Amino acid sequence: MEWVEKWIGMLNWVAVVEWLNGCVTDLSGLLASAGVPEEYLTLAAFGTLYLGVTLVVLFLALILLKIFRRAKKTPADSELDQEEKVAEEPEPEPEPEPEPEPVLGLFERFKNGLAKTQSSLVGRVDSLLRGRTAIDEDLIEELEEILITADLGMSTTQLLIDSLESSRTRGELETPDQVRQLLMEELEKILNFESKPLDLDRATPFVMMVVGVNGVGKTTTIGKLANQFAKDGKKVILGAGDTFRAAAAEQLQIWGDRADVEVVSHAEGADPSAVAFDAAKAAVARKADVLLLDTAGRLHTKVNLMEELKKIRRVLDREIPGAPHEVLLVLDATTGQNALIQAKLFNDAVALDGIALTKLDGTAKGGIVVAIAAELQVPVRFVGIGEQLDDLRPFDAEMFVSVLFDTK
Ligand SMILES: Nc1nc2c(ncn2[C@@H]2O[C@H](COP(=O)(O)OP(=O)(O)O)[C@@H](O)[C@H]2O)c(=O)[nH]1
Ligand SMILES: [Mg+2]
Repeated sequence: MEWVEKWIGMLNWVAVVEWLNGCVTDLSGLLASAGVPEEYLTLAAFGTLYLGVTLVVLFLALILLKIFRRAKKTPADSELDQEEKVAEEPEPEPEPEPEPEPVLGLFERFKNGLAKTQSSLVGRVDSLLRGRTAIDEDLIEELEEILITADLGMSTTQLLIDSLESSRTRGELETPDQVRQLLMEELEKILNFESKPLDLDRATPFVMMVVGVNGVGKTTTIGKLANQFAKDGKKVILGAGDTFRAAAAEQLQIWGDRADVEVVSHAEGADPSAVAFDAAKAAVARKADVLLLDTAGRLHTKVNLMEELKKIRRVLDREIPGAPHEVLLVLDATTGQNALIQAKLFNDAVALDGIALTKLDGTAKGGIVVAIAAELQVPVRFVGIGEQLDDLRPFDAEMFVSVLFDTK
């Protein structure tokens, strides 16, 4: 203990106490400015000093402990440690380059648009077939239910089921894959019936009269078509034949401006045949390649509407012999079987040449395409798979079926 006494004796106590006193005075000043009451200043200063010293000592002890432990480790240990560390903290992956927005091909765009229909039709067929080893009558019956509820319609479903049954009795339907394959082939056959393709060069001006009930997408479809035809270098004129609603002509005008094409329109409530007449005259005078005529679609006055459409037909034919060259019915796919009823109605009244089926993107009822083709024998020319300008696509039966069955 002698060295302790010697060490204490060596310390300059006066200097230490003076330094401590200085610290306490400084701290008191700080604490006073922080709002500590006068009578507690000394106590608070000592307390703070004590706390500070304790923290510093603890910190030093921690550092010493670390140094001590590292010194005890063998070099092999530290190598191991390194490896462990490497295993624990994998090299941070380099930030992946942000993928450029994929330019979706036609197939993918179609696939996205038909996703709901795919799961309601092929998705359910696949789950039914999964794990089956034999194709029996029960399975065919369940298939029938799926086809009907996917909006293929009674008669189309019957057609498909008959074909499946006869293959089965011939012994050609033994595996799930064969069922899938046969369904694909039959659907394609139904959709690919003989029909005249849409040929705009058949006449100049080529007059397309667009019909359909309110809200199905007539005006939008005309806008999209105008844009596509104009892009293909055709001179396009639009006729605002829906004079029943003021907004209809304005809406067509907006599409016309977008596609940079002329729009012929009259005031609200004007005779739609008069618009048809003027539009036809303008198309001839301006040497247009294509005239797209919008029409009204109020269905609550069904008889009047059909009579009105017939009159427009007559007026067009008088002005441009052979016109309209195409009566295009626009149908909203989300209405399912209702669309089929509308198609029959319009077909009886104005003899349809083609169909544009819109809003396929928002529905599981895309099977209606098949029902329309099978029951009406009117070709589906275009399908709408979204609200964008290029979301109206020429319908291609082969692609439609392969997209539906592409479940990878
Ligand atoms: N999702 C989707 N919406 C569509 C499509 N075609 C039209 N629409 C929308 O359907 C609504 C009615 O369209 P509109 O052209 O005014 O119908 P019209 O009364 O027959 O002229 C609008 O909001 C359109 O944006 C399509 O293919 N997909
Ligand atoms: Mg409209």
